[in-house]
Amino acid sequence: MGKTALITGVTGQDGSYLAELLIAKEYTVHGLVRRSSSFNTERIDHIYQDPQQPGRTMILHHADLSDGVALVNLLREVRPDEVYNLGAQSHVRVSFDSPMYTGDVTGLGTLRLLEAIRASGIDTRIYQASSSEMFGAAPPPQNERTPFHPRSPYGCAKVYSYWSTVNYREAYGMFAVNGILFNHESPRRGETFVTRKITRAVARIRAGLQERLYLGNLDAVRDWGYAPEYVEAMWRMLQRDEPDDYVVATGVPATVRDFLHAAFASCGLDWTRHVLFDPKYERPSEVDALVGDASKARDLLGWQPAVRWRELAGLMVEADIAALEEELSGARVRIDR
Ligand code: NDP
Ligand code: GDR
Repeated sequence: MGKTALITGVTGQDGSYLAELLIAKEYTVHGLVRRSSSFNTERIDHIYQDPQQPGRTMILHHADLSDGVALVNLLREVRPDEVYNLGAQSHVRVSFDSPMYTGDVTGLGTLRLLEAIRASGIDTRIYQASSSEMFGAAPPPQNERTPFHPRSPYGCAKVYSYWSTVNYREAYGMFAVNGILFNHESPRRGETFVTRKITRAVARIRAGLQERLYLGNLDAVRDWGYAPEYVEAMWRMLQRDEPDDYVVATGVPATVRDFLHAAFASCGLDWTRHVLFDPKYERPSEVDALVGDASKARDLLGWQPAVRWRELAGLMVEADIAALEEELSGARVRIDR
């Protein structure tokens, strides 16, 4: 019998790649989907299985990280071997506009899930999606021993979740781990994060559908990796004998400007002819530089990244060009639920 996993945030970038990975490993995957007035399952449509299908390995449930009772009920019903808490209001800029909501879902949501595991009495392992944003103003390179100094309501909420996870491990002996992941991107990255915003714009400018791209701070340094590789690290953390916390990163720095240049240049375009500054995209307090030291993950998990930011920029541009061509040809069909 294969294992059973529950993924919160299954409709997000990481949730979709993780679901694919676990299904390939013969897990039965249960995904928590929040109610939306429009379809929000586009990233997992290709692995969706009809409720009528016998022996399903992918099962979706409506629930929300703001609803603790629903989480207890879901855990009692599913009884997963592993829980991956990827659900969050994950946009840093948005967290300044909705700090309470972000604190509730991204911070307290984790506590609700941990408490739901404890209350339901099931024996399970939990992965918490912690973030390099917790390091904030702490100078790079950052590793598991770097003190946190978050610079946004999102970063503060993730620090709360990080320590709640550690606390449940220490207080109740729970197999609870934090993956402290640095930025990771892919063709499935949300359209308002800077890498995808850039690569989508490149595809549209190339096709003559858009002339300008408005961005904020181009000087920020990030450590961009490839999301499908990062979900493998999540899984490996839960297969260890002992629970622990790990940084996952490439260790290679690049500025937003570097990424911009590489993405435009991959199509022979000059970014300086198209990009304009809009202060609306700046943050009240910025995180200047995040560069991870993932030697612990390399040594203990045997995890190493293969894709670096320049290659990532190229593959994301290529995917956005292909998606745009499909959209323009009318070939894209939505699946009904
Ligand atoms: P996404 O923003 O792509 O996905 C977030 C997921 O959370 C979506 O499925 C979203 O649902 C769901 N969600 C939002 N609010 C709620 C709620 N109230 N209840 C239940 N689910 C909810 O994020 P990523 O896939 O990029 O990231 C996954 C996790 O990892 C997040 O926790 C993020 O903060 C964290 N992280 C991400 C990094 C990155 O670089 N990508 C780096 C470090 C940490 P819906 O689809 O309906 O919006
Ligand atoms: P980040 O990612 O804040 O690092 O959080 P994002 O792509 O939003 O920003 C990266 C950097 O680019 C600068 N920037 C812009 N950002 C956006 N979104 N839009 C713009 O127009 C723009 N112009 C410049 C930002 O100021 C920033 O410095 C991501 C999220 O996935 C978090 O959930 C995750 O925890 C961290 O990565 C690690």
